[in-house]
Formats: sequence, structure tokens, C-alpha cells
Amino acid sequence: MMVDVKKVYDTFIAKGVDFFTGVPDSLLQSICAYITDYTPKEKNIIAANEGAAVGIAAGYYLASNKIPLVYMQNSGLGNAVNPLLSLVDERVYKMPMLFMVGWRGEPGVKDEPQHKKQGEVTIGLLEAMGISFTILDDQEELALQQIERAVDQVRNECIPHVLVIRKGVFGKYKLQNQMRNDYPLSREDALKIVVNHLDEHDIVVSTTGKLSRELFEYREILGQGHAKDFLTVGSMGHASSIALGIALEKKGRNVFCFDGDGAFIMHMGAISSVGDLSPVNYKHIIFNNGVHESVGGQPTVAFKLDIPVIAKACGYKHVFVAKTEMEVLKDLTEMKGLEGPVLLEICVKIDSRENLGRPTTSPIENKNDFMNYLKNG
Ligand SMILES: Cc1ncc(C[n+]2csc(CCOP(=O)(O)OP(=O)(O)O)c2C)c(N)n1
Repeated sequence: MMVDVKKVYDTFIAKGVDFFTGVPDSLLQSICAYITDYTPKEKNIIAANEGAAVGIAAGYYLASNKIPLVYMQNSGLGNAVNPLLSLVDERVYKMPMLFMVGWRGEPGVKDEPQHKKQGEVTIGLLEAMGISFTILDDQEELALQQIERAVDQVRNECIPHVLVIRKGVFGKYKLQNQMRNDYPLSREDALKIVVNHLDEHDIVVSTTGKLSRELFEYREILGQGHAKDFLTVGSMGHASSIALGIALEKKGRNVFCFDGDGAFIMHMGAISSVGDLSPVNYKHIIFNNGVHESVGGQPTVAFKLDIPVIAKACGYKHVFVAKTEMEVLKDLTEMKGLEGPVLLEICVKIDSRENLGRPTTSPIENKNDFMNYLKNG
């Protein structure tokens, strides 16, 4: 049984919930797509991170006295905890807010390692925060009643309430207003060009989502093993900081951060430390497709930003933008002779393979191999 996302959306609207903000999630893909297609842009704000979404929702409530809806993957609860407890909570400003949280890693449901712990503790986390919640039923009529009741509770008691969304509860819906761009390279094409250009001892910290999966597969094809790569499978937005910690400690190694635009934006403030500490061996590559491609292609604001200028203003020494293979190769060659931090933004099209696999080694194996390589290699 599944719940039709049109009916869910119509229920929100009928109950006066018509403002949406959040960070997309694969389990919420169809409802987020429906919201995107049927909501004016200024009433559906894809935020930099989940905490920022709570902030935007709080501002909306203060100015409208209406209930906002915040959507996120349960991985994003961590980013939202601070504003939930120090802003929204009933002992602080006591704000009415409806949440939709995708439950990755639900116990008993097969999922990737980075979702297991988060999935196990999701309900406990909500309980510990004293936030009321409803696990949405997969029977449509019941689910719609649950939503109505949740909105009533939020309104009557002026508190937050979380709708927990299990895998497969929402029926399919395909985004009509799909983002497009005409850049020639895909993320995977660009990744291969960069990997081919790495020196033997260069190491890589790669971001959350499909980029790390593509890197893993390409190293398999090349028969190079995976010891040079730290795959940041969870912890979205922190790859650049992990790379910084390594670069400062291992000054003789080039440390590449392979970042996504959504991840870069999520914790953009982190690069102020990169610029400030300015490790000469730090190389930041942003694979910018302008969307959260890994979870359904919802837009980011990345093509409206001047990422190289932001990096330069934070203290990076050299910055580049490339759109074609020729440009990427030219920039990579030039970067070899330069002291970092260096940033290269590669604009890529929105694309990924249907048959893309997942890492076959565990995160702990990855960590041990990587640390051994750093120690000995
Ligand atoms: C804190 C947190 N929020 C949301 C997610 C879900 N998530 C995984 S990958 C991803 C999109 C990443 O987008 P981007 O960095 O632009 O890379 P792309 O997939 O486009 O290559 C999202 C939102 C997550 N893993 N962690």
C-alpha cells in the first residue's frame, strides 16, 4: 500500500500549510517533486542545511502566524537539533512547525552503513528532544487522517510535530520541472579526468552521495585499490573539513577534496578555516551540477553563486572554473605547480548511471586501509 503524494499535498494545503522548506531526501523524493511542481518558488525553499531550514520556517511563522513544513532526511536531524531545542522548543519561543523526516536505516530495512545508527536512534532522538511524532501509515486514508491530526495538534498546542516517513510509503511521482544544463561533461566523466591526473601519492577525500560511489567503481576498474580515498559516505558537507585536518598533518601529500555543490553549500562556512590555515597541499575540486543529483535532482543555488570568488575571499590562493575536458586538463596541469589552497569548480551536466554500484568494502575497512596508506605509503 502506498500514499498518493497529490493527496498528501492537497491535505497540507487544505489545512493551511502552504510554505515548505528543507533539504531533499531520497525517501521524500516524490513528495518533494510534487511540492516543487505545484508550489511557487518563494514558498518552497531548498535550504543550505536542515538547521537553516528550521530558521527560515521560524521566520515565516513569526511573520505570517502560519504553520510551515520542514522536510529532511533523518541524517539532517543533527543539523536541526540546535534550532529545534534553542529556538522552536516550548521553553524558548514555542513555535508551531510541521516536519517530514525520511527514515533511512529503519531497523529491519536494508540500508547503507551510514544510515544504520541514525535509523536506529531516530525515534529515540525525537523522544529525547520531547518532540511529538507520528509514523505515517502506508494506508492512504489513515495517513491523511494522521496528517490532519498532526496539523491540528501543531496549531492548537503551538509546538512542533514530526511525520516520520518510512521507505516506500509515498507513491511515485516524477518531477516535471526538471532542472537542465548543457555542460558537456558528466560528474563521472569529470571525476575520471581528475583521477587520471592524480600523482601516485595524492590522496582524496570524496563527498557524500554518488560521487564517492563513482570514485569507488573507477578505482576498481583501474585496479588501484581504495587506500588513497577516504569516502565520506555520510556527514554531508564535512569532506572539506576532513581534508583540511589531513592536509595540516600530512604536509608532504597533496590532499584533494572532491566536493558536491550541495555539500559545499551545506557547510560553506567551513572553507574559512581552509583559507585561514592555507595548507599549500590542499586542492578542492567542486563538481557542480547545480542540483542534489544523488537524491533526485532538486536544485541547489550553486549556479547563482560565484564559488571561485567566495573561495578567493576566504583566502584560497588560486581558483579556476572549467567546463570542458580541455579546460579541466589545462587547469589541473597549472594547479600542479601552484601552492594551495587551490579550488577548481567543474561545471557538469545532471547525469548518473542507473547501474552505479555501492562500495563493497565497509567504512571501517576503508578507514583502516586509508590510515595505513597515510602512515606508510
Ligand atoms: C545532513 C544530510 N542531509 C541530507 C542528506 C541526503 N543527501 C545525500 S547526498 C545529497 C545530495 C548531495 O548533493 P551534491 O553535493 O550537490 O552532490 P550531487 O549528488 O549533485 O553530486 C543529499 C541531500 C544527507 N546525507 N545528510
